[in-house]
Amino acid sequence: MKILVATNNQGKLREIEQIFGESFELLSMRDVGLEIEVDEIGETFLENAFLKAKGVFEASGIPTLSDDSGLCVEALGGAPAVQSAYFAGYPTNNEKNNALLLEKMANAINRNAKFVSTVVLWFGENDYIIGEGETTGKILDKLTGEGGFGYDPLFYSNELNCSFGEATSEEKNKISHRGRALKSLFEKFQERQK
Ligand code: ITT
Repeated sequence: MKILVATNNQGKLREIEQIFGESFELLSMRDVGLEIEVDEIGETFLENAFLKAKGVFEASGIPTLSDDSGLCVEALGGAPAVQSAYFAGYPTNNEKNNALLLEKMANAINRNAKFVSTVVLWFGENDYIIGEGETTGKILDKLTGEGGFGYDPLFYSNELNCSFGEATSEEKNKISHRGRALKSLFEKFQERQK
């Protein structure tokens, strides 16, 4: 089955391909010549995941998978959450986001955080599947590791005992918010096919 991945984030696209590449024939926005920036005006990960999946499906007519995700930091009252991509302002800049996070966390004693992902596979109105996943960790006080993308070098995974920047993509995908959200979505997809 062909599925269009509704993301402009190359880090996400790579992970989704690693996790789902054998189960589906995945197409990127570039593959189908689509250049769309959906306005992410939702207040929750789910609202934004719906906006992206629906918006890109309407432009393409192809079953569409979206991911809305982010980092929630306890000491920051759960921020940046749905604003994770634009924490340090527009346009998205990972270095500036990480620098701002380090600055805001400079004196924080509670460093607990989690990554959250909500994925939606949209086949049409009233015909969609949702998957959700989380993974917990701590915000480091310096960039650690070169792998992954976004906040990965500042996220020490409680389960891997290293930063996501130091983990291999296989290690990360196995326990990550996105890996878990996609796994739960895939189980529901298999039910739907029965
Ligand atoms: P699309 O909307 O085009 O998919 P985006 O990057 O704008 O791309 P989001 O609105 O869902 O996507 O923002 C997610 C942000 O949260 C992302 O830009 C990173 O800063 C952060 N993030 C999410 N998952 C992450 C991960 O696995 N590792 C590191 N940072 C992550």
